Amino acid sequence: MVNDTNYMIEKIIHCFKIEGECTGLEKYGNGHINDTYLVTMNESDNITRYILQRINHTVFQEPEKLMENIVKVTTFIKNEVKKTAGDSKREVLTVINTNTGGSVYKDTLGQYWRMYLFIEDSICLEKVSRPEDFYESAVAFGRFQKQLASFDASGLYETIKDFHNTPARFEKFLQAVGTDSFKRVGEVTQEISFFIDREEDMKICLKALEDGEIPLRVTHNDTKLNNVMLDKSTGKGLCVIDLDTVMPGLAVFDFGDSIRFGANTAAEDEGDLSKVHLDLNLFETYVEGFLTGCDGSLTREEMSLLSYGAKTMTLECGMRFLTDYLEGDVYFKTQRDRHNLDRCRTQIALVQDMEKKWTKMEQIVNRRKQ
Ligand code: ADP
Ligand code: GN1
Ligand code: MG
Repeated sequence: MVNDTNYMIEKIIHCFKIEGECTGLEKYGNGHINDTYLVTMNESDNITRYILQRINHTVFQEPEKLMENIVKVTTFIKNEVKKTAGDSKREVLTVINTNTGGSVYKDTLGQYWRMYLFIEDSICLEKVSRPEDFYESAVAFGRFQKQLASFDASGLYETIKDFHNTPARFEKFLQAVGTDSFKRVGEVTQEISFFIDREEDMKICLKALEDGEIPLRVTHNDTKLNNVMLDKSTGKGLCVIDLDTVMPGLAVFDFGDSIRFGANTAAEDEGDLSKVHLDLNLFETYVEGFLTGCDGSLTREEMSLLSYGAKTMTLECGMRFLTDYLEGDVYFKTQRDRHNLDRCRTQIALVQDMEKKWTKMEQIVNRRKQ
C-alpha cells in the first residue's frame, strides 16, 4: 500500500472478520453519499472481494441503528432467497461482522465503517443502454418490495426523518431560499418559482396515503439504477443494494425514483438540457417490469398514482439539489462548481417533459392496469 490513507484503510479492513492478505484496494462506485472501496483479499490463492464503506454520518446520524436495520432486512431476505433455492451470497447483501461481532466499526477519528461481500459476476449500470436491463432492474425492485411484504416494519428505525415527505422537503427548501446563506438565490429565481408553482402536485401521493387510499409499505426509497446489481451472464436482476433508506414508504415512490433516474435520456448532471427527455418506451418497460416484480401486490389505487410517483420524485430530487446548492453543497458529493445546480436543472427539464407527455404516461399505466 502506497500512502497513508491506504495504510489507514488497511488497518480498518483488519477490524473485520475476514482472512488473508489485502492485495487490492480501490475507490469504487458513483454513489453520492458514502465512500466506497473495493477490497481484494488473498488467502492461499483464494481471492475474496469485499465492499468497504465509510458511512456518511452527517447524513445518517446513528450508524449503529442504521446497521441494525440492514442486518434485520438482509437476514429476512436471505431466508426468502433460501426458500426459493436462490444464491444467498449473490441475491442479497451479506454483512461482514467486525472482530467484536458487531456490524459497524467506529475508528479512532469517530468514522463509521461497514463491510459487505462483493457481489461477484454482476454488473451495476449508471445509464440504461439496453431496455432489457431497465426491465430487469424494475423486476428486482418490485421483487424486493414483495420479499419484504410480510416483514415487521415496526422494528425499523427511521434512518432519515421525513426522507420522502415531499411537502416537508418543500418547507426546508423555502427556508434555504429565505436564509440564502451563500447569496445564490439571485441566480436561481426561475428555478425557485418552478418548484413553488408545483407545490400542490407534491402533496398528491402523501394525501392518498393519509386518506387511506394507498398503503404504507416497506420500501427501498433510493431506487436508482446504480443501486441494483444485474447478473453478468444472464442479465437478470440479481440483488438490490444501498439499503440505507429501507423504511416504511410508498411503492409509487420506489417506482418514481427509478423513472427519474433511468428513464431520463440524459445523465442526472447533464449540462446540455436539450438532451433531457422522458423516454416513454423506457417508462413503459419499467411499468411492466415493476408490476411483474411486485407480482400482483400493487393495488389499483397505487397503479393509478404511478405517474404522480415519478413526477413527485423528480420534483423532490430537483428541489433537494437546489436546496443543497443554496446551502453551499454540503449534502450530495459534488465534482465541479454548480454541480448541484446542473442536477437541479435536469430534474426541472425532466418534469417539464413529463408534463408534456402526461396523457401518454397515463395511457401506458392504464393499459397495464387492465
Ligand atoms: P451510496 O450510498 O454512496 O450510493 P452504494 O451502497 O450505492 O453507496 O455503493 C456505491 C456503489 O458501489 C454501487 O453503486 C455499486 O456500484 C457498488 N457496490 C456497493 N455494494 C456492492 C456490493 N456488495 N457488491 C458489488 N458492488 C457494490
Ligand atoms: C443519493 O446514495 P445514492 O447516490 O444512491 C440520495 C438519493 C437521491 C440520489 C440522487 C441517502 O443516492 O436520495 O435520490 O442521491 N441518497 C440519500 O442521485 O440521500
Ligand atoms: Mg447508491
